[in-house]
Amino acid sequence: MTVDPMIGVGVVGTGVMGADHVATLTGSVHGVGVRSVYDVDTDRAASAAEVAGCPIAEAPGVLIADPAVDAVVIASADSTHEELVLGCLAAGKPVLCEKPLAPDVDGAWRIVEAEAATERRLVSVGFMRRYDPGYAELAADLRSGEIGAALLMHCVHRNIAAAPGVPSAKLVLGSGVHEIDTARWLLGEELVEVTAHRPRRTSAASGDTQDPLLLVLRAESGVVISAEVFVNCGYGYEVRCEVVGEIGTITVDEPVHGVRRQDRRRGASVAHDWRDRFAEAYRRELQDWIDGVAVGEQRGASAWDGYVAQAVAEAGVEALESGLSVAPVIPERPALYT
Ligand code: ISE
Repeated sequence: MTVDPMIGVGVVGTGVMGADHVATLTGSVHGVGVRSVYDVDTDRAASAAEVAGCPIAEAPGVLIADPAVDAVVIASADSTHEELVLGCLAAGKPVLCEKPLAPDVDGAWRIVEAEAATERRLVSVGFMRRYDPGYAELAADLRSGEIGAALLMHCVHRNIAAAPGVPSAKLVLGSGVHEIDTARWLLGEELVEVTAHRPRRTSAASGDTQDPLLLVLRAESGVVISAEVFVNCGYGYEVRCEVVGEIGTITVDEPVHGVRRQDRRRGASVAHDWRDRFAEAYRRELQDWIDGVAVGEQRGASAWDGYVAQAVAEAGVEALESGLSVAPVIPERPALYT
């Protein structure tokens, strides 16, 4: 009998992000084979199945139960995440779930409780920034103590354009949540207070979308984080971060791939969306997840991280809606995550 050394993965949801993961897992990650895909849209499922050379599952539950599937990627609609992650936990299969872990903080907490009850970490959340070479270098430099203690963090998160009438809450829950996770992860501490500011709105924002908006968060140690979220900036996708320390600063800027000089101008291109900007981060995230699955270890952001990021983001929405400063309520961390 031959033993297949490859980890068999099933991908639920093959829209924008899921299709990208299928292509990356198939072409750029070692030790893995995509064995099954599922999407409510059968055309999307068919194109992903063709890329991976695998069958299409009849339903997500069938994919999760498939013996050829050792581990599952969830990239379907946000509203489906909780049920699917709980299904993977019940089947004892490692799962990498795109954020959000669940549509709301109560759902995320149910996942934390379900996982804690298994006494085994199986859930990873797709906060890919943690794998970006620039952010990884920032994290290492910060932890080396070379710029002294962190005092301030300035984050910029811009998208070229958002869907018309996108709710303001979505700017916090869908985009700002990356800044929240990044701040917790880089600083290694919890965020205890959030306020939200409403600058003048861009004329590109439709309906009553508050775009841009500014979150100001305070960490336990007193570090203050400003996070601009601007989803109709019009010129491209841009994510930047600067940590200001006592004796220096560290910045993660847009990576520059070739500078053009022409007509007395000097410039570089800007990414179109997060798939271009974070392509290498996604590849590293998937590789690390697969390497972890191979040795029975959970890697990357945990269910606890997914839960806390959601809780802080929801506090951010409350702050935006009330105009008040809000303290996220975070229960004690279960032993599984200490
Ligand atoms: C999107 O859903 C993502 O998760 C991207 O990483 C983020 O940068 C973007 O703003 C979100 O809309």
